[in-house]
Amino acid sequence: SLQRLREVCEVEVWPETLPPSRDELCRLVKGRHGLLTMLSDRVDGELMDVAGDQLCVVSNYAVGYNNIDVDAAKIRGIAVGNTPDVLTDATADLAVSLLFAASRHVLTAGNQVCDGEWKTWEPTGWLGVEPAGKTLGIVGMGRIGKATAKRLVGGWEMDLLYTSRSDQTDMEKELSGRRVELDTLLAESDFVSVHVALTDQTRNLIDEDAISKMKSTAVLVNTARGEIIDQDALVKALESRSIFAAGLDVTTPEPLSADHPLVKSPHCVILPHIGSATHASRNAMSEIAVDNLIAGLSDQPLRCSVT
Ligand code: 8YV
Repeated sequence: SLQRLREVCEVEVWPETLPPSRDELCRLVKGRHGLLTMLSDRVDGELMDVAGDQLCVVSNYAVGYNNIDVDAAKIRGIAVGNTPDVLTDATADLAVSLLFAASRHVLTAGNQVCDGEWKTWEPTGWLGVEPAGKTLGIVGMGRIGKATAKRLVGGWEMDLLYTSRSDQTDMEKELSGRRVELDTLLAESDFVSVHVALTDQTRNLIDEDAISKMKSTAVLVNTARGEIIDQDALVKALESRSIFAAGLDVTTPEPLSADHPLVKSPHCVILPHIGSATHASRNAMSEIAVDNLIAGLSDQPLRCSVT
């Protein structure tokens, strides 16, 4: 994909491993016409002004774009693109994997083997919970929420509750889901999977009060954004066993330090934000991100625009 970009413009690639600091980012964006950004790059009005009036497109290498001030871009006539659809299946697969891993102690039990602590077979060791026939709560029935629901309702015959901003009548028929208020979903679900975009309205949506409504046997999964869950409240809930377990692909901050109580918790599975990390998804994301950049640089409508 970079090759395609090099055919139409000069390309400068910034360090891949460490996200640039704010100061570095400000220095790097100066005079650029287009930016290909990652979630770790905060692109606000100030950064757009530092870049200069020539900046015409910001192409985010992600479906989510909470790192970009889209209103500030609109005011400045800067197009903003994202990479939807192509990572839906990969992210839904990971949500399901986390749900099972957290339900069955997959990482902690496996680590016991690695640590040479596997001594014997214990009838009451590592007891988990089973999703089959239980109630699944999908918080945010967008593309990824729906793909996750399809897998679990179809494969494990789960009953479906969901929250959604809009009516999803076709989906209700297809998956026999019931649209409910968040409080009902939390109180009645055995497994809760979070799929809302991060906005001012969804930041800390799953706070202490929300977690307190969940069943003590419930499993909470988050493949959306760390900031949607109040992490301190989650730590408390896991410590007091007021919920059974959590599976997280996203945290606040990212990376989360190794001594964070969630990392230490035997009831929490944490992955380093790998929802879209398959060859197919990342290749397709790259293609869209480059298409968006090329279109924006030539003042054409983006393949996937959020402005
Ligand atoms: C990341 C994601 O973009 O698309 C999103 O919104 O959260 C992920 O796909 C990906 O990990 C690259 O940073």
